[in-house]
Amino acid sequence: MKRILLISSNITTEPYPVYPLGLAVIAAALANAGHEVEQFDFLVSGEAEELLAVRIAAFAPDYVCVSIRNLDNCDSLSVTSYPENARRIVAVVRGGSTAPVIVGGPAFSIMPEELLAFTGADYGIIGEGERLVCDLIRDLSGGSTLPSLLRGEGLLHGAEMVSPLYSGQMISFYLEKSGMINLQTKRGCPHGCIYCSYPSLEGTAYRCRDPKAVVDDLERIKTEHGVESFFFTDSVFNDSDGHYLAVVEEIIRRDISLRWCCYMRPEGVGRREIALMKRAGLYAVELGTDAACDTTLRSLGKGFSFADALEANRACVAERLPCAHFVMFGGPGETMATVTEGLENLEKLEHTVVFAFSGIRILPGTPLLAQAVRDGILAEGASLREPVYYLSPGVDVKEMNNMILASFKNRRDRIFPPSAGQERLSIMHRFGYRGLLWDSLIKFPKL
Ligand code: B12
Repeated sequence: MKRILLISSNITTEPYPVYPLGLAVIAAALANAGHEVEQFDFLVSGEAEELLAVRIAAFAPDYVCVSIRNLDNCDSLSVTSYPENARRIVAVVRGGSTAPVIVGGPAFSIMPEELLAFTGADYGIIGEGERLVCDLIRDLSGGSTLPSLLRGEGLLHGAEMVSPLYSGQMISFYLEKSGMINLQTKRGCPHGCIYCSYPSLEGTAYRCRDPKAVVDDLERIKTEHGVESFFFTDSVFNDSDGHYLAVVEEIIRRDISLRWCCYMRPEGVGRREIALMKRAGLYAVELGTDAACDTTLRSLGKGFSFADALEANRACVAERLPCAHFVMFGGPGETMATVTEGLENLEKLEHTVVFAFSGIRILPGTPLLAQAVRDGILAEGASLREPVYYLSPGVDVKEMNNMILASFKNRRDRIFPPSAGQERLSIMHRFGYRGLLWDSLIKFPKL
């Protein structure tokens, strides 16, 4: 048995603070393996390095695990960079402990070599960490010498994807700040969107948890911590095999009163499915529409058309389910003509919120990176730790942004630039509102 301190380095509060779910899963795996674990959340602590130092001194950990969730906010108009926090945290650990430091998490897994060197940690685990972190700690404790970067040989399935170990104190903080807690029902993404890291993070096929285990988790979190509002963090909730419906049916069968939201692909989801999900507590849905016309949807490799997005939108409106579309302008294939067409298309989306972004964050290992090099946007091998955005050579960026602003003018349900939405959310938060908050911007027609 070892004493292991787990630290969440994420301090992002946009669009709202999110519970460090990856850390909770790692904590559960280590606790299940018989270790004594404590969790420290840098955001909950108010980014107080001295509180972290006190905790390290009091707990005297044998190992320290640091989770790195975000690189930046993916908004080309308000540039941020987060790995520096992880670096600060590793430095604080070094100041009070000789324990080996192990890092992991989605941002880490996107650029492991670079972030291992940048943070100064001893070991890094690429991808899902629950099995590898236990093996690593076992082997290091047994005196083995191991490479500093580790990647699992196979992906985890079913019950190997363990239930998270939430901390009561952290739950209270996130309920107060965002009003919801998160849970995952499956991993993986089979889609081939050219800018996206999901398939490389989680694999290219869905791996589902047993719906009963998922709903056991919901019940447990509700009973133990009084949580009634959830976000399902699956890359795509509405998988084409219909696993999501098994989860939904299990919630209905057990008659648990909950509210939840999720992220869906605007394809293959109709009124029948939405009605069923609403019965199970779905109160809003975020749609990964991603581009606003067929030309740009095609060049992003989305695999659906704008007509599909319109149909999904109509199904949500028919069931009076608030939905929001997230759309990126300026990607490959974008021209001033497609911007015009896209903005016209967005006007057809009624009773919904649209969040627009300018440019697409270029991530390592994606086809978008190769395209950016081809288009002369960045040099081969350039560092991507500080955010770099793809902005199509076919657009005048300033003019494109002005066109989006003009088209969204005087509409409270159209958000651009993203920071404008953030300001609005902060105001609503100050007035005591919690949750997604964008859902309150939608007015449905009178029945
Ligand atoms: C769901 C999701 C959201 C939801 C979250 C809702 C909620 N209430 O939780 C929403 C839509 C709100 C959201 C917002 C944002 N997100 Co997001 N999100 C995701 C998504 C799809 C899943 C995250 C998740 O919870 N996974 C489930 C947990 C269990 O998995 P995990 O954290 O990866 O943990 C596993 C491993 O990483 C590892 N691990 C994790 N920690 C550790 C620690 C150690 C020591 C070890 C060894 C291993 C380890 O083991 C875990 C279990 O296997 C990921 C993409 C993806 N598929 O991973 C993006 C992702 C994490 N998001 C990302 C970003 C950028 C953001 C935003 C900044 C975007 C924005 N401007 O709004 C915000 C930030 C929010 C915040 N406050 O932090 C990026 C981060 C990387 C980057 N590019 O910077 C990702 C990777 C997507 C991407 N673009 O590539 N997000």
